[in-house]
Amino acid sequence: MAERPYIVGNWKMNGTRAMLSEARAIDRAAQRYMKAEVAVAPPYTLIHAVHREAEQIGVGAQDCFPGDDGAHTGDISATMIADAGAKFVILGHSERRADHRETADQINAKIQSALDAGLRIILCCGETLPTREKGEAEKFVLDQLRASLPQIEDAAERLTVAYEPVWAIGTGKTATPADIEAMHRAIRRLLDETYGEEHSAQVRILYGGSVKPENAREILSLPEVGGALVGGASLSAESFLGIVVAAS
Ligand code: G2H
Repeated sequence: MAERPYIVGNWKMNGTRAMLSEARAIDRAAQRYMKAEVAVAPPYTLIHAVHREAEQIGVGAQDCFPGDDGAHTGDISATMIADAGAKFVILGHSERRADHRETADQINAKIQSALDAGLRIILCCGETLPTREKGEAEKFVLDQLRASLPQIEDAAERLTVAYEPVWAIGTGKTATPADIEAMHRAIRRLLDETYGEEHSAQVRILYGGSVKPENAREILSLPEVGGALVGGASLSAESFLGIVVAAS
């Protein structure tokens, strides 16, 4: 990996204030593993509290509203999450594309709002199992990214891409090292074409999908894997730090 690996915990819809002790433990231990850049994305309700605990780790959100503050009952804007202490936002996660039928247009509007609010972005992509079995995984993932990559060079420095095959999310299945490597290389070629090699080099490509301490070292050692987006295994400090150690 060319630069510090980026290990991000996506807590999804998990966590009450009791989780703050895990955040504290992650933050304290992260100081010892400075080789990795460590961050967590708690639910909205915990962003500010985790931000107050965190001295070493970054804090982000899992989504934002695609527009400015206003009359949108129940929604949370990018400005609000930045104000709560978030430095980044995860966008286009397959669970949001599936559960909330998010379209590329909506994701693009969220990306623009996040950039306007000064946030970094983790843009997720990934194919379903039927798409992979048809041999169309690479085309699908690249089309998904082509539809949403912000088309300005300056955006590259605030962009991270996360490749998360949908069939590997929370299932215990992981893609083979060869499949991960091939997809990450294809994504890098697209980033090179989109931003030019110099700007593209600033974009880390994370792998996500049942990453755990037992498989992290192998995955993180693959070319073009710049870190991991971790769901289930990020919910306890012990397992999340096992992944951080594997990256260090
Ligand atoms: C993929 C990942 C985190 P998990 O969604 O974004 O979750 O590690 O539980 O598969």
